[in-house]
Amino acid sequence: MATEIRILHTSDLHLDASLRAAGIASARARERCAAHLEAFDRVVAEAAHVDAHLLLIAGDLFEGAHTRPSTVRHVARQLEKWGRPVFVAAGNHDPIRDDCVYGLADWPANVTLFRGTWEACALPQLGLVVHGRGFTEPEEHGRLLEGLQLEGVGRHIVVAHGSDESSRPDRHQPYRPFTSAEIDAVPAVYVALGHFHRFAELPTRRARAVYCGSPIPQGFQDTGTHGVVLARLQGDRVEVELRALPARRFIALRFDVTAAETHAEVVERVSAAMEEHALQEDFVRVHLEGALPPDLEVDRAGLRDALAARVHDIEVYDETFPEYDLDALAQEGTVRGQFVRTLSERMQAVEGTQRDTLQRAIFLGLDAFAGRPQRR
Ligand SMILES: [Mn+2]
Repeated sequence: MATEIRILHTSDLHLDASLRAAGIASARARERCAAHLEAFDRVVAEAAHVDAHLLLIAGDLFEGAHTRPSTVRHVARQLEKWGRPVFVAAGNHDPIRDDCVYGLADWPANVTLFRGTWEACALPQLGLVVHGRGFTEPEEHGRLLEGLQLEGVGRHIVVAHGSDESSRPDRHQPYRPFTSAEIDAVPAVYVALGHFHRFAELPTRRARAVYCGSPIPQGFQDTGTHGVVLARLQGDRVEVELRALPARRFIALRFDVTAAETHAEVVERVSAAMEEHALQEDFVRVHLEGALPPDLEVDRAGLRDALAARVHDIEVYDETFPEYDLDALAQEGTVRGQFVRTLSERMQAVEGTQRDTLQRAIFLGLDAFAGRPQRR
């Protein structure tokens, strides 16, 4: 029996996901699909590089019906070439059932696809028993660990897709929930989890329970370091390491352009601020904030063109608002002037939050007069 067992753990590749939801123009979608498949290849290359004994894939490997058969065949062939044991527990984006994405390829003998009920697979030469279950529907709400019984000789490893109830990020559906306490009731040494896209280790007392996260960020919501998890087992001791993989980052930047007087100044200020970041390889989302003169409108397309050479891809969001000259507006002999005079008088009569509310009401009203979006 090997003294150290090396387990590589990945999940949430969402191969061939449509990236519109991540806010990337469709011209980039094909490139991102290629990047995700390349990330899968890097995971397999990493398995060879670290001389892993087995690979665990904790769900959402594919993006269900969006996945092309050629992608599924590529995955199956790569895993076959690597040749060591691979265990796949399907997730809510690639549920395993009749007529599903996994049926698009012939799977080699070294790949075990777990089905909808807990199954165990013994690896006596490694002294391990691997337990897994997959999603069979896109939405499953039962407790994740229900029905799991760890029997057999060896150290127990669990691979599954589900939601830790104490740390669920907002955008993730609470499918197949569990708690750290429920994991503590299971005599496993390592629990390989998928569903959340960020690396995280749960505060368990017995088994190491780890979300490996997506190997590369899938969009602007995926911040932090991404990669693949290497778990090293020695006896009952487990060391966990997140090994970063190269990837384009998704970076959102906020710039306050208050008091810029011309559009050229807006461009110059954003451009100078962006120079401080090395963004050449990255997807960048720029949010412009602050107050601008009412006659100065942000030219989003122009700004995008001016900044395009500094980044891989850029989107510009204009969240600025006009800085109205209330004294000048109050002089106008118009409905707008009357509106400003009336609310300004009321403002003089009150204090504190009431005053702030009226101030905001004036600005919102003026935005409405100007047909501007209401951003305040
Ligand atoms: Mn999922």
